[in-house]
Amino acid sequence: MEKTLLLIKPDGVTRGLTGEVLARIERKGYTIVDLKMVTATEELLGEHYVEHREKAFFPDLVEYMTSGPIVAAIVEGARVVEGVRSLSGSTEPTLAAPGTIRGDLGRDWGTGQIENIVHSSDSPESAAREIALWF
Ligand code: RTP
Ligand code: MG
Repeated sequence: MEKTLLLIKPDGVTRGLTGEVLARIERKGYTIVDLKMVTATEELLGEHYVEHREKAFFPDLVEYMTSGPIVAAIVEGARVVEGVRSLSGSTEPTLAAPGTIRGDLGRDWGTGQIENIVHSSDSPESAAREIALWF
């Protein structure tokens, strides 16, 4: 069965939205097969977001992702990679569709800094790589 990595980012955990996010995943019919709380290091984030390491927003991304604990979950189901991306919504909370996690719950402070609650793997290959990093 296909697996994906879901991260509830520090804003989601700090705002008390862990249960809300996991409930949406479970209501969709996916199975949470592993779950833990992690404090990310800059080194781990450099591996996780390797495609963004050289981008201008990377230092802000590290600050955001190390601002508190993260809840990491392995989620299993048919076409779960696409499905959890779809439940998450597009990257920017302002543009993410209502009904999605980011569209309903994410915040845009208008300063270029966005708080979008969740990460989910963008392909089965990314999922395998990211699950090995976080678990
Ligand atoms: P993620 O990897 O976290 O699931 O998000 P994503 O695929 O929707 O978006 P991606 O392009 O991979 O960006 C990763 C995360 O970096 C932050 N970001 N900030 N200020 C900016 O322009 C900017 N762009 C991206 C967001 O936290 C985004 O989720
Ligand atoms: Mg991404």
